[in-house]
Amino acid sequence: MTQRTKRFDFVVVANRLPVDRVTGEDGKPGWKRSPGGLVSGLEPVMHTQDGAWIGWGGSTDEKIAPFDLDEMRLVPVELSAAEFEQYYEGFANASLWPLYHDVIAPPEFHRAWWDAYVRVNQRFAKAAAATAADKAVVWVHDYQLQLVPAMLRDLRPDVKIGFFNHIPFPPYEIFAQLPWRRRILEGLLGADLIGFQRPYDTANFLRAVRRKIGTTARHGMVKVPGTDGGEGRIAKAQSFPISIDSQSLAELAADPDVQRRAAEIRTELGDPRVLMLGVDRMDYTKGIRHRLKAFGELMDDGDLTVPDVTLVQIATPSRERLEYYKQIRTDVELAVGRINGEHGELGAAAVHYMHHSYPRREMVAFYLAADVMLVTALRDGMNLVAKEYVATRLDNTGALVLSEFTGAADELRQAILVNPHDIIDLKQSILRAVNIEPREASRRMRSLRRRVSEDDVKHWSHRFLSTLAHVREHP
Ligand code: ADQ
Repeated sequence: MTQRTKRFDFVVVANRLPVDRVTGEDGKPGWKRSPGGLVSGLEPVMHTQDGAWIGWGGSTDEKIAPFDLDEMRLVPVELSAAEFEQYYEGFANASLWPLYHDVIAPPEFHRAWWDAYVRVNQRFAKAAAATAADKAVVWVHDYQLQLVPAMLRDLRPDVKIGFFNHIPFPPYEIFAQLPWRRRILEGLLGADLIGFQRPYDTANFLRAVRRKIGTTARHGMVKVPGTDGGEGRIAKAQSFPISIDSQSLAELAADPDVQRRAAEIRTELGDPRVLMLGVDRMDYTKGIRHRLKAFGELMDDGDLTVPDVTLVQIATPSRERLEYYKQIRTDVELAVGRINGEHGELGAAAVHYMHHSYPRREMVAFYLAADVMLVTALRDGMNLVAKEYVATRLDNTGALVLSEFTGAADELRQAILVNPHDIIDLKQSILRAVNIEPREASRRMRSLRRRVSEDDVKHWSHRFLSTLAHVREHP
């Protein structure tokens, strides 16, 4: 059988391929695996079953043939520049993203964006249909591809289809704003198993199904009516909170070179007594502005002072062409400038702000260097940063301030939980974390760490896939 016609028993479908373009030492272009929880979580399945991954390669108007990397078949899906604008930047990130995150920014709805979303979803579904072996398992990921399950079922009724939504599923009253709400629900119901981060997201989805499709679920099982009066099928909705590759993070944290780097970071920052850290994609859902407001007021009030305390804010560039992303960047940079202007000293800034991304090892060194981790998202499906910080605190020191509006807050109950909209609460929680007694910090961190190391991303993918294998097909 030629490489092109080979079919796979396990197929992942996600917006992006888990690889980045690199230039090799010989000057030739090549691919490198991008670091990410999802790939590590799926690695065991990819390798034991014959695995393929379908996704966009990251550049527009380029046709790339399928290729193999790290024992995975990668199948690139092509996007034109116009499709990238309308399907990805438009419908996925300027309609669905704000709608699914509590309309923190107002979502925009445009018919041309929707048409591109349908067209691109159809392309992904076709690629999956052409790649999956007979009775294969196909796992579709995230809000960019919500129509793929039903489209794929039409093309390939023999395959088992799972879908996992990485971001929240909104309450019906918000979801109902979407002009194509019914089409999205029908798209998702094409899957045998629809996974969400939290039980709350699952409940929101089932309520939308009841309101718009008219079917009531029992124990998360939805009876999906058959077409033309044919026999219906069962689709199951359930929550599967995602996790991280705890072991590999703990190994990095135990590496003497990484520990040395962590000490060096503290020295470079002028050896503050308390080092606070924020790590986020530059996104308006992450609550970076709220965090800076609270931090700035604590400095104004004299509760925190330079050089005793310093905040490192790392914000990875994200979706930079979109209006609300330009706005949040400007707001954050103004706030950092103001705080430093008022409270910084020669050689000692109040806030160290970095707008770029770092290799994994350097991120772990930052986690190790930080006494207090600030995760203040206004809404977040899970938030892996909170779990990553915990996984690296091998000596059980450090304090995590965690927004109630993250999926992670459901599990990490021993964090200092906070409502980031309440600036007084936020300020008090930051002070609590700064002044926490070592014994209390250690008790909390031990319990958090147990949670994160027992429940890692491999467990997550195993739970999802074994539940998918056992979903009943018929009522
Ligand atoms: P994100 O919104 O991207 O993910 P998050 O869960 O925090 O948010 O994951 C971000 C990842 O990027 C983390 O692994 C973090 O270490 C890394 N990262 C962030 N800034 C970085 C930097 N400057 N340099 C290097 N790495 C950086 C979406 C949802 C989340 C959900 C995840 C997984 O929005 O709610 O938790 O998917 O399902």
